[in-house]
Amino acid sequence: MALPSHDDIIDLARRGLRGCGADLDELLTAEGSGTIPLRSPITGQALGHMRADDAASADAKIGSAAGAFEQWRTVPAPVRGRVVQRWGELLGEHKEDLAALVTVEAGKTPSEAAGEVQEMIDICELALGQSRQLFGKTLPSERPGHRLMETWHPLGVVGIITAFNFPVAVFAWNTALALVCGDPVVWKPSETSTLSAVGAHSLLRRALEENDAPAELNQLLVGDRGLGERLVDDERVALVSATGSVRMGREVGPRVAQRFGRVLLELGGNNAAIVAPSADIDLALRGVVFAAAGTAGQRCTTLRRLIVHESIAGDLVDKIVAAYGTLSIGSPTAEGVLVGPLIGKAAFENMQSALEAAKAQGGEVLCGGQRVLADEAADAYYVEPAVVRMPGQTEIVEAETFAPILYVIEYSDFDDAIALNNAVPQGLSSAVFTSDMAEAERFIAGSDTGIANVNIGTSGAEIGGAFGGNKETGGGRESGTDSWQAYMRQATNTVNYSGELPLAQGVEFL
Ligand code: UN1
Repeated sequence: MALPSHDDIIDLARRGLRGCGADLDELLTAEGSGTIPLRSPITGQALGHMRADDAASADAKIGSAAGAFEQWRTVPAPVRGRVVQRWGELLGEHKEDLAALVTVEAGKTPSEAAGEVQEMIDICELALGQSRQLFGKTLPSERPGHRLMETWHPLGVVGIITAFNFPVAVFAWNTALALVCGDPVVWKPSETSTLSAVGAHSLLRRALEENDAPAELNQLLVGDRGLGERLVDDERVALVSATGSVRMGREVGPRVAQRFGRVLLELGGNNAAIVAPSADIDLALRGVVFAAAGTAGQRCTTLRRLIVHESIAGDLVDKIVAAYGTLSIGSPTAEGVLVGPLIGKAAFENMQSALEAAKAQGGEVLCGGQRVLADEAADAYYVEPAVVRMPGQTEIVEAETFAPILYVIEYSDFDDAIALNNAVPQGLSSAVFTSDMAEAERFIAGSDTGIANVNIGTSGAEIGGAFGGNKETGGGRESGTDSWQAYMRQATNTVNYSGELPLAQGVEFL
């Protein structure tokens, strides 16, 4: 299958950006110190270079966000909600434009890229409703003539660090709620997602302008990880919401804690699905293939471990391997392609070394793993998704490899299957396929992940359900019914209208 030309990709990027209100030719600059390359994994080639932020501009942007906070915190929350309402409308109008940028930079198929923009629209809707529901509780005081209540107040600047694989949705999850909660945002996207970031940022800027809200509420830092480190260490950043690897989270968490800032971490997943003998096998098959091979295995919710009952393992695995054989791999811009490229060379190398390790640990590669289209584009990394039968949950199975490798492990006892599900350091998503209600409930009660599904795969969570995981996944939750609380500070207020001064716990003094 032919890959698009370099000019085709540039043209797609140019049109996408223009639709979002930005101009590619204005962004491009000659390569030099202080620039970063723009690149598409579809061809592996650089699309050009763009000026990056430096320490001084990052400092100034954080400062102007902090300045805008003083005004924004005083705007009533339902009025703040109008900005995200408008942003959601603009995202709807320019869905294809922004999705095109996601395709160019993340290599997602148009359907998956549009789905990502839809997640942004969905969180805008949730945040709009939330803008009228930032409620605290009132509770009975133990003292006569007193009222006890909880109130919620804007927190301050929110620093957002996002990864290459959901280059715009995760920004929106944080930003839509942060804005209604009264907080400005400073966003450091992955270096590989600069154009998508400019597109999403431009549409938000327009929504702010149209609502006479300060443009300074929305700041974009373009450049390398050093800028993310500035967000992490800056005292003016009240919350650092970071999505990425466990290694990144291990650095971010303690550094923010050191200055008593707040963190929200969305780190790695190593998600399993248990397929029980009573499962609807065709449904399980579709659920497994989308979750394991979709997005070329580059979601944090990607299915990486299949824990299948020994009585059906042979049949199910044969069907999975056959289904993998029908997946069309190639440029996401081509009709019918379901599996696009890996983000880059390092991802490919990690996949190859994981497959080598799996073999050394007793695994048998049933299909996939090979690179394809290398002749057409030496710097683009397309791979056939792999299925590997493992003798057990060996060391490599316990690691998250951000590539399409599905390890298959058999079980005989359901409790053992749940124990295997839990016996990894990560705790993001899990699923069970079963028609046995008791098994489904045992799984929900027993799985230690933040997301635990029944009869659907591990990926593709919808807005409204709290998204995030436990253990090494970092503990953060986004987009859920109470996620807004992460972006606000809570106060307890005791109001005395008794004219006396009774002390709590009956304490006597003076
Ligand atoms: C991620 O991979 O970083 O549940 C987020 C899903 C998507 C979000 C994934 N809604 O797969």
